[in-house]
Amino acid sequence: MKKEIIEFITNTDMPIYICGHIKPDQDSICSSLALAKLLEKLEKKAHVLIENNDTDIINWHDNKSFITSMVVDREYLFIALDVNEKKRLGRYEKDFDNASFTINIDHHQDNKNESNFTYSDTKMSSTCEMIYELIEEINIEYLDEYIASHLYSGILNDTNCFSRRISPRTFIIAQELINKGINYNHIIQKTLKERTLYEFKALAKLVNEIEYDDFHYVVVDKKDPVFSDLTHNQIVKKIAEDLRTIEGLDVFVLFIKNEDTITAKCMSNISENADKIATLFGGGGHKKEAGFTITNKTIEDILKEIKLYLSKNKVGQKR
Ligand SMILES: [Mn+2]
Repeated sequence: MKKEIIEFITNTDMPIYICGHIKPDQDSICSSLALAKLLEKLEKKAHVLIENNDTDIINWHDNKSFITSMVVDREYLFIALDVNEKKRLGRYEKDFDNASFTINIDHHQDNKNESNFTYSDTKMSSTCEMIYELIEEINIEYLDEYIASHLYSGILNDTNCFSRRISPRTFIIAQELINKGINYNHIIQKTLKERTLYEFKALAKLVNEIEYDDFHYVVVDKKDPVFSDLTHNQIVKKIAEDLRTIEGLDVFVLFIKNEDTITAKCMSNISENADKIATLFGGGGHKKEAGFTITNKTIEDILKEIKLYLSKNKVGQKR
């Protein structure tokens, strides 16, 4: 499918809209921006659809020329990145439906294959790694410092600094990216390491509030001023990733309560069933981290269902 996608994008005259998932992370945003830059080099008109100020997490280049908040063309190619189903596009799902042609590039489990062309590979560390593979196939000369910095950030994010979902190939790609003269130290600092004082305060509160009942969980109540100003990305990527490093912790669910909606990040360090747990509530993701959003259940209901699932599947761990 990689070949067909390359052939289609190199031959199309249509404007191209690239879109990642709702509540985007660095892999979603960086793969989109890197692909847009590649398409620009191929003399295509490429736009990246991003809803709000989520791009603040990527601020080591000027990305203004690519970013837009809405589709303005009637005929266009829509490329969905880092999503395994179109509903993960959020408000841009209708633009996917209205597109003349759709392409999906993704590395999550259970891709729903809703596009005309789908390049799905769950063995890939990140969608950024898949964009690298595309560039290599087209012409590696297109890889520049801009594209390399973005791909490096996405790979760092999804592998949590080369600690999971990696393959020997991931390191070879990382080497090629570093060879482009990227400021990798700054990118690591910005993508993964840096914490604001507010993030530390939220982390401190949650460390004290982690509960154990066959598995570990913690509840973030967005009404609480400690959490109210934090973005989704700060909570699920930074704080949750810090908490899951507690020794011996396996299944760990971080709930975010926001009015009637409960969003959860499911993590599974050992038994690798995070996507199975998220699927119980209509979500999905990867084996070690997944998520869901639900409006018609209480946290108590959800806890019961997860406990039941774990006892049936004989996983979970000692405290
Ligand atoms: Mn990803």
